[in-house]
Amino acid sequence: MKKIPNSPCPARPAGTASHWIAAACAALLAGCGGGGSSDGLPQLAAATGAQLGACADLASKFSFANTTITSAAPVAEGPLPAATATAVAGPVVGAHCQVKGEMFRRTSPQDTKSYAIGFEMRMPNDWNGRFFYQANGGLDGNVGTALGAIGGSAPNFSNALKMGFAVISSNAGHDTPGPSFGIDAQARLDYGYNAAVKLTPMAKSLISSAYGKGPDRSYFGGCSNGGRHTFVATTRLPDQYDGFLAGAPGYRLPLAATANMFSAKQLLKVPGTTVADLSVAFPTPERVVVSKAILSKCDALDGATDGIVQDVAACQKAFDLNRDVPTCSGARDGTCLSADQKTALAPIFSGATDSTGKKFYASLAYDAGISGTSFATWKFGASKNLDTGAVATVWGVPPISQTGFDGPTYLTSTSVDTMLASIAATNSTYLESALSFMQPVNPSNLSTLKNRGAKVMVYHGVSDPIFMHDDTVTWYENLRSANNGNAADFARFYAVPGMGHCAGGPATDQFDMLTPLVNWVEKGQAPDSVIATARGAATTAGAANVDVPASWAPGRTRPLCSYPQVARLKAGATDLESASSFSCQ
Ligand SMILES: [Ca+2]
Repeated sequence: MKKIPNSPCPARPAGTASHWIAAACAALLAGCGGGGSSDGLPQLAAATGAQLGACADLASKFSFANTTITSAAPVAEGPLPAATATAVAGPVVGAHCQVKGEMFRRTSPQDTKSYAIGFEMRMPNDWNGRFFYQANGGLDGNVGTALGAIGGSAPNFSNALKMGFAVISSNAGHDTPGPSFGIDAQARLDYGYNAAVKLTPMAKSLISSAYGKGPDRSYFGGCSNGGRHTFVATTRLPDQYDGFLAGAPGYRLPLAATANMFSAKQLLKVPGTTVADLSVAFPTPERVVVSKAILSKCDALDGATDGIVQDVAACQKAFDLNRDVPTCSGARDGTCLSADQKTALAPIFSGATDSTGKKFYASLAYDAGISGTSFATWKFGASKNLDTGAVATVWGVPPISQTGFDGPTYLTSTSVDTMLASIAATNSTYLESALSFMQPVNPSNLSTLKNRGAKVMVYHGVSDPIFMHDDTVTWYENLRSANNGNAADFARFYAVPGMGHCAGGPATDQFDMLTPLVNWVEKGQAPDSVIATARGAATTAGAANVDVPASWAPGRTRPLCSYPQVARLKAGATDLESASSFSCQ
């Protein structure tokens, strides 16, 4: 396997508040194997940069069908303004042009509200010749700052804009947060896939107006629902983008949300648990007990007892919840699980089922990150406050109005079978089901992008409690099967052990996946592994990760390995804090 180089990062500059600069610098592509012409796929040419022409006059100069530019203004180099009066300043970016606008303004025939696909584009003065479509998370509904996340979540981590990309962000077709837009049939489709379809040619044309040429290479990326958008784009826009970077792809999002409500119903079976406080069923001390039991069985399987389970597949065979976690002999005391808990929790791990016992979503992997904050956020909160409204109003047919809607009541009073039927239904107003408009057309058939030389990189936290890592494994296995057993010449998947949903968990959760993706697309350097860095104590708001054990050195690094390879301790290596002690095998 490829050697992982030590970080060549310079010492941290004086006065910088965090170690994210070092993290960004350390996130290097390790090894440059394969790719290019050796696999018979076309090699795309590298992008060449250009300088921004005028900025402010784009508002009057640029013209595109069904598009209104509302402002165009230069932004000076420096930190972006804080989002709120109490928030910390935004990340430092280079000088660029910020263009705001909207497409397809219209009035809904269903709810009579006004809708449009709102967007902003940020185009750097010193442009690298590339376009990045920033796919946003959750239910969309606001135009997030067009920075282009690349795999690191800390505030000062690098981003596509800083790297010189022209970046677009959109509200995906509705400008209100929450699920109420689901009443409008077109807004559903725009959120599902159509905003990206409509924005892409406009964005490329705007880039042409700004720089005198269109983008040489185009990239599409995001995490969570943004990862879903990216998977959808691999099947609906395979000729429009050259690189796809999908994090925690909720590519079966309506099913995942229903599965999370299945999980909540299981938690409610634990005596004493109410919908008002689902955490009673599986609070932090008992999740720590399970996490420690998993580590006891699985940590050393990769050669290093370091708090990280790298060999995920072996762990699923080695660990048994019933056998390996102590069963309380008396009352629950935080050192054991009751028999009721084990019975209730088992189906959450093995995968959600309908009333006939048929599994409709993936299993939750046994992994150390179950003790992390991500589990509580998604299992105890989102299952009653977010998934409920999404299934009922955005995906269900007919939709349930948000007027007077109560998530916890919907959760407890609606069967999983009813939910599953509603997300598969259509009628004369809602012509596409959620299973159609939310999901990629056929994620195992990526032949169009493959055959033109485009590439796909996917990462997923093994302890993601809402979109299962195991679902992404299934996707990748299906992709391999559809490509004679090997998809690695155009698509690669990187598990992030311990990581929760997009970030957090006892994990090395900061990494730059965009640089290796560009090097793969434009130079043929296949990314066998990507170096990831852990967050630790930090003074910048949002820069710390409370789930990282105190025993880890700040800035611990690990290689994230291209599936199915696993990071294993090298023979004789002793430094458990450095990626250089590990190799992908
Ligand atoms: Ca280990």
